[in-house]
Amino acid sequence: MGTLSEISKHIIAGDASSVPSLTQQAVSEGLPARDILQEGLLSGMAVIGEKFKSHEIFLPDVLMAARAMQAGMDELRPLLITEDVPSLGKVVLGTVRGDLHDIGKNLVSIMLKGAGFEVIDLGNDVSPESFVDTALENEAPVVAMSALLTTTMPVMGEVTDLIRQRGLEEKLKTIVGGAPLSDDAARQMGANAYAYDAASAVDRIRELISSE
Ligand code: B1M
Repeated sequence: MGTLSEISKHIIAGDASSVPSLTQQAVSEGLPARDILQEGLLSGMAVIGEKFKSHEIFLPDVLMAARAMQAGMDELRPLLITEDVPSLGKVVLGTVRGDLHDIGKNLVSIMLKGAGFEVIDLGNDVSPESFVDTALENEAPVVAMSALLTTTMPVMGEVTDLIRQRGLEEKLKTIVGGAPLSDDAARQMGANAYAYDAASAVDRIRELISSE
């Protein structure tokens, strides 16, 4: 079995102790960091999502897999983030209020930093006011929001409403992403952009900033 499928297997098993060394092994075999992420770590999490959905596994199993995933991402982070890139602009990032899912958001953060953006990461369970106030305080032109629950997705609409109520639509652009989102849902939330994954979030944010 190849190293990438080993990584995937250990993510599914929630084995946070062996995922870092397997990730390092894949790196020393010369595999590109993005392949390790996609075909090792993320493919393991995709299986976990399916098994959870079909009630084959339960919340503690998901939590363990999430820990294993984070441990692998910690190993890859330095490879995905190159230092000394001139700043392309500031982005305020967070998972919306009521939502604790932060793995995808962390991935967006890594990719943005890798591309040269300055990221102000507010973590998870972030209120609409906190997104908007932080962007204003830091003169950041973009608010980037993640949501993984259909029940928390509407908070994104609260953020865009707040931006409009305060007359900040020209100054502050929004981008949304996460499993329950789509182009249509993003439009309903009043967002300026939607990104399917972390890599395309970088492209969309570049477009948002250059269209200012
Ligand atoms: Co939860 N969970 N979870 N969970 N969990 C989901 C999301 C779910 C789909 C599982 C399922 O039923 N199949 C389901 C949601 C159903 C729904 O709303 N339709 C669900 C549920 C129900 C719940 C609880 C309510 C369970 C409960 O308590 N009964 C609970 C809610 C807690 C809360 O948030 N208040 C809960 C809890 C948890 C854990 C804490 C155990 C854990 C999270 C740990 C953590 O994040 N630190 C967890 C996990 C791990 C998952 C699954 C299995 C995996 C999510 C993940 O990290 N994927 C998930 C099933 C699934 O998604 N298939 C599930 C890997 C990650 C890289 O992908 O975050 O999608 P993702 O990010 C992607 C894209 O979406 C995108 O880029 C990334 C890829 O490059 N993206 C963006 C994300 N944010 C973006 C922002 C952007 C652009 C792109 O721009 C700003």
